[in-house]
Amino acid sequence: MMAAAPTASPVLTLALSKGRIFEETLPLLQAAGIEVLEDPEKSRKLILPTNRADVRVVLVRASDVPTYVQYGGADLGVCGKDTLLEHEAEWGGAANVGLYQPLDLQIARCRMSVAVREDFDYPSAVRRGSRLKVATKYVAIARDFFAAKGVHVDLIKLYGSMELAPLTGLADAIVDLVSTGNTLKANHLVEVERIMDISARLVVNQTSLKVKREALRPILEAFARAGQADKAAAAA
Ligand code: PRT
Ligand code: MG
Repeated sequence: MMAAAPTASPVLTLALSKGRIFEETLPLLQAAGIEVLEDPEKSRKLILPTNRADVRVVLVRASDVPTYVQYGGADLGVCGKDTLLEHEAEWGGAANVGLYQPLDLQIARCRMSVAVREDFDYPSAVRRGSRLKVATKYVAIARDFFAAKGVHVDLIKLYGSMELAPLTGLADAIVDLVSTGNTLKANHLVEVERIMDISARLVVNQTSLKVKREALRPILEAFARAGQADKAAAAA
């Protein structure tokens, strides 16, 4: 009897997080001729097949995307600039992480901001040189921002529901992502500083970039073209 042919393992593994990153990456994948064959909101699978035998999607926590790609658990991934900056800070800088970042995908756009309670006088606290208690999930971004401003802060690391911190007296301010501003409004918070604009980035493992160049090229090109088309449509 002949030995069974080895099961071909997919050539490319793409790491995505469930939710907005997954949803907003789908059209880009489509532009590259890739259809994900399962809905992550309905399936419990963590490895999703696509219409292409050589491409699969793995679902990971948003903050784990850079780690998967860095170590080669995935060849490429999509994550927010926020997540990437925090990951790089953990490693002491982008150079130590060595992720290739070919594209700003212009999706999952939002901004990183400082927010306080409506009744908190942030400008005068800053003017007086008060020490501010700042709660955030984005400790590296917050530290850099306030250091550059010369404001002394005690940073309090949280993993979610930052909005609650000023309401309970845990902190004077928060550093969080804002898109519509509805979450802040619903919690009687106001945006007092815009730290930076955020969008999702494509990241590629550096070894994959060399070893799987041929498989990656059409995907990178289609993603880049889709981004350009969006820009043109927005400008028109
Ligand atoms: O949820 P989990 O802890 O697993 O990870 P995550 O929160 O990092 O993942 P996810 O899927 O929520 O976000 C993935 C990426 O989407 C982030 O890293 C950002 O780059 C991007 N993104 C874009 C946002 C938002 N917009 C956004 N509005 N991420 C989070 N939010 C949250 C924000 O933190 C706040 O709680 O939405 C709320 C504010 O929204 P508005 O519309 O009320 O202002
Ligand atoms: Mg979230």
